[in-house]
Amino acid sequence: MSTINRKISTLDEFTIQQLRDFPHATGELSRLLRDIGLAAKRINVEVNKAGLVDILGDYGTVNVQGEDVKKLDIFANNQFMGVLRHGISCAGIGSEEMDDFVIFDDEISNHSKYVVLFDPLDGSGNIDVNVSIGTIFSVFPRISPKGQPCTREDFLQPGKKQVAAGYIIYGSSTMMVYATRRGVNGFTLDQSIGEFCLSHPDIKCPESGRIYSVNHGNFFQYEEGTRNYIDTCQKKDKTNGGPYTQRYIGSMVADVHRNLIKGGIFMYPGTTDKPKGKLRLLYECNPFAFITEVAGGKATDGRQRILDVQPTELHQRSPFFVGSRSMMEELEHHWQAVK
Ligand code: AHM
Ligand code: MG
Repeated sequence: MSTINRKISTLDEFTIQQLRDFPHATGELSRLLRDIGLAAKRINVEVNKAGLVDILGDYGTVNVQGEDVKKLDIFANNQFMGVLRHGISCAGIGSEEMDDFVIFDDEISNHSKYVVLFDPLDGSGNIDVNVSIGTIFSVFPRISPKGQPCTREDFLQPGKKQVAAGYIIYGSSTMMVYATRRGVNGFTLDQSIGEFCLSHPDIKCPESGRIYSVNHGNFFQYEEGTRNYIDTCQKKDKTNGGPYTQRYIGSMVADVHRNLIKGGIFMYPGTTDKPKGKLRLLYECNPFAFITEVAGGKATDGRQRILDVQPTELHQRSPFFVGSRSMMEELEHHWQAVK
């Protein structure tokens, strides 16, 4: 890639620069990412106000997963849906907050190339206690013919068909990180100019790390191989440099982001009560699997590579294991050992 002749490039400049490297590209993906960046900035403003205004509390409804919906979830959902509906790159969306996918059935949207799946505000149970939360998104090229409304099949593609995926983390600073097949890049919001600026170019997930992230409260409900691996993480062991450090915020975007930068493994296994775990394949596992694989790491559901799973329903859940390559291999070794 030719370099940008400036010290800092904004998200818009970066996506345009990438376009210039591909003269035949239509620019639809770049526009889509810029639309997402705009929604992120609007959500960021509201998230930062959350402690000040009466925006907290249950909205009084229960989402399709049977969980209470907070007001900010709805705000974030509407922002995302709004920018994508009014943009020119997206034919329809699926959201963790909505029962069914939404087809933008109008002339421009029917000619658009992509569908987008997103979790508008992940970890929203943490809003009340001022812990980082995030937005996660996943972009697929539609398989239905252009010129017509998109269809259910467009949304139920295996994760390996994603062309881009990313997340926004509303933390001590606000960041947008996105991956295309060309790489993973992170942008930090410069509040003074209201722009995402490239701060983490070409992110690579360290080959190994010393952090493991899992809900220990469920330990006795995990399968044997996973329990054995967690035991190993806590032991002093010359071969793996243990004991590892346990870090679990309970806000997946923050947990996976930290591990992606520092090296580590994040696990949300199935439990005896919930064999498929908690996380959703389409809104949480697929995008993070794509980002992590592009960055050099691995992601599986314990049986197969996440990106190979053929989804059957929009809201299906999946066990999820993601992180640094050698830590994932060590985990797989423990699964093999008890087969
Ligand atoms: P949500 O989509 O309802 O916010 O739930 C997803 C979140 C993840 O961010 C996090 O990793 C997980 O739930 C934590 O769950 P648990 O409290 O069961 O460990
Ligand atoms: Mg979520």
